[in-house]
Amino acid sequence: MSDAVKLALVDYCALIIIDAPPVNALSVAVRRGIFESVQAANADAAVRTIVMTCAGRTFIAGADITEFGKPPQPPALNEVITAIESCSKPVIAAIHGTALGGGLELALGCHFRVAVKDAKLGLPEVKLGLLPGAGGTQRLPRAVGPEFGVRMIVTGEPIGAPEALDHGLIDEIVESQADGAIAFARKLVAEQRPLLLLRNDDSKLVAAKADRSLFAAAAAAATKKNRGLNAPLACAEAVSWTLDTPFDEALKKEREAFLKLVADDQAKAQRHAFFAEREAVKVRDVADGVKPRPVGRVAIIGAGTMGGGIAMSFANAGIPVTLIETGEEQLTRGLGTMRKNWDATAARGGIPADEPAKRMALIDGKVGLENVRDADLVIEAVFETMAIKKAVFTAIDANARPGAVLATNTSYLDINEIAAVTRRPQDVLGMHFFSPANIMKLCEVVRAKQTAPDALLTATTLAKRIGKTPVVVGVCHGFVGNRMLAVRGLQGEALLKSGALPEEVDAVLTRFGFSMGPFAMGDLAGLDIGWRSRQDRGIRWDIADAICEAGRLGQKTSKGYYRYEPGSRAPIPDPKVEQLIDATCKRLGLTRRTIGDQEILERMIYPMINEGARILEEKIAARPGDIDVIWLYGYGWPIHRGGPMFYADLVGLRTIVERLEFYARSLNEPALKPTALLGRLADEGATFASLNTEKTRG
Ligand code: 3H9
Repeated sequence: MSDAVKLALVDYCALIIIDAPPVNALSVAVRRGIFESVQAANADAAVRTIVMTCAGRTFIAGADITEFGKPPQPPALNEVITAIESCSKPVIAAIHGTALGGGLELALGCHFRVAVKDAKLGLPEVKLGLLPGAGGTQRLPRAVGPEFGVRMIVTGEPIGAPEALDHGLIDEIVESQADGAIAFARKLVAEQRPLLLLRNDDSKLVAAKADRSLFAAAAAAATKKNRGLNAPLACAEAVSWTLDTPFDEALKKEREAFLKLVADDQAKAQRHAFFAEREAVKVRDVADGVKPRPVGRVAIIGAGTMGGGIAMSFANAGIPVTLIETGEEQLTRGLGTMRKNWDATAARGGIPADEPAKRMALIDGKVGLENVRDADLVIEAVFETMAIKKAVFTAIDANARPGAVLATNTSYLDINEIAAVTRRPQDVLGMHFFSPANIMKLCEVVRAKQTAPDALLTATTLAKRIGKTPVVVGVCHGFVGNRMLAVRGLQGEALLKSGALPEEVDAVLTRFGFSMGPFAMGDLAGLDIGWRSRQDRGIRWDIADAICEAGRLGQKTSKGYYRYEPGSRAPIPDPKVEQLIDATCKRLGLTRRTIGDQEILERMIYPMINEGARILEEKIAARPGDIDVIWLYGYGWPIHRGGPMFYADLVGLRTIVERLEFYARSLNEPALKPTALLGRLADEGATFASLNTEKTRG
């Protein structure tokens, strides 16, 4: 028997204990261990019931994702489940933590399932670009009904134990998993309950078989929001087999569909995103033994959209906040918006009805910067102007307690310059949140020249505590995300000059998978922000500036790159914009031409990748995967494309270099020339992924 799985006997109950940290994933050792334990327990005359339980923080969290793409090793998970189903004694899954993916599929193969109250159960394979590949698409619908089953499988969202009990996914909620399951097993024996196998139970399929429209409606609703992803449709189709295909045949079809998806680029991209996210939160260059500073209270300066959203994120995690404004009026407005947001969430059922009041109680609104004095972390979220930031940091320095970490939420400014106005630059760093800050997962944690390692670790640890994905970056204009975004913006402007229209560029990027194109996004955010910033820096973008000069500032003026009907946010292409572009180009002596979709895609994406390479050369980002995580969680990069650097590897770095050289030449744009790193990797036939070897600290 393997070390990962142990077999113990408690009275006449065989306890199979899976102990494979960190999440008891179903590696070959675990599969083998369970397989052998089940057979041994079944053969042992002293055993009357079998309980499958896990050590550590969770029940099995799924297949071992690191094994995907490698040659399969026996026993397959389906064989393990068949061994369980073949037992003549009741097998009970005792669930705590998260029973996910293959873990839940294994539990669905057991005769009974019990779970502790705070356990979660789900089939999240779809989030990895997959479908459940060990019977989940056939057994879960038999347990909970096909309509609810298709929703669970297509969304991949887990449900809590009470909901699982309501839907028949588990048989009982227990106090503690192993003891509870043993007690449940005794009851089974005493009551001589018959063994139940989901594979033989079609009772919950009867109504859907009689009226197929019920399932069709549920599947359509579940897959509605799908943007170019293969897995959700494959999941829905596989669940539909419960209604017309014999169980064993459906299992075979499910297996084939799983193998097809697992080899597809979308699944590779989503697996990359899964591991890149977990890698990104590990901080580079911080010695072992360095500890984050304790944080009991956070002060946030500025109760506007950004400051308010950040304050909500902390209160959501139960961390007390001092919210500081310059006047009572601004403070009242900011607090009012937060209350309204939480009330709306509660009204939708997103949080319990008493939560808005509880969370508001964690926020102490104050006027005056002297109120930073009780905070262990101060986050400044005021107007994006260097002079104002410096004034605020001077005041923070005068009032904050020694050792407090001082963060700025700047999106562009030089944090070394901000740190220099304080007497404690070692405590200063950036925490760049994304709007809406209470929702968006990304936080760029900016390490300035003198930032102390423990200050850095404090920021990343706290960001994780409030449910964000922190990615450490270095100081430069726009850090990683906005710096690459600026490159894309410039290329968008250049494409309009070449002959493309905003709606053509946006269509290419939405087909690529972005939920919005850059021009529609600009209209939503307001075009005057970029215009003002260009003016401050003495930069002119002919077309973008002409659009703003015509009073077209985006949705707020009902016209920008598009026009908008009153009360609607739907962008409508506007011939006046084309006239404006034509007139501007004529004035500049430029001839416009028809631009194909492939050229649009290449000119929007490849220069960003080139900038990503430059960011790596300058060590502003530690790993290509960090850049991917930033784009996935801060800028809506489609998950099935894995992030810009992953996408570059898929396209092939040689192709990207050649196309950049071509555009640099044909557009007479030396800035588009491939960077040294990109050129070197392409020459070596290497990938960005091959650079992912930096030493990190979790
Ligand atoms: C599947 O099951 C297919 C089946 O249908 C059958 C096919 C035949 N494998 O997230 P954390 C690592 S598909 C390998 O930070 P948390 C993770 O990389 C699978 N490794 O912890 C990290 O490593 P490190 C379906 C895994 O407490 C460490 O564990 N299942 C796996 O925040 C800690 O992870 C899923 O999609 C794995 N399956 O959250 C569930 N899972 O320390 C995926 C985790 O080296 N997992 N690791 O960086 C999760 O959602 C979360 O990890 C979980 C814990 C909620 C379980």
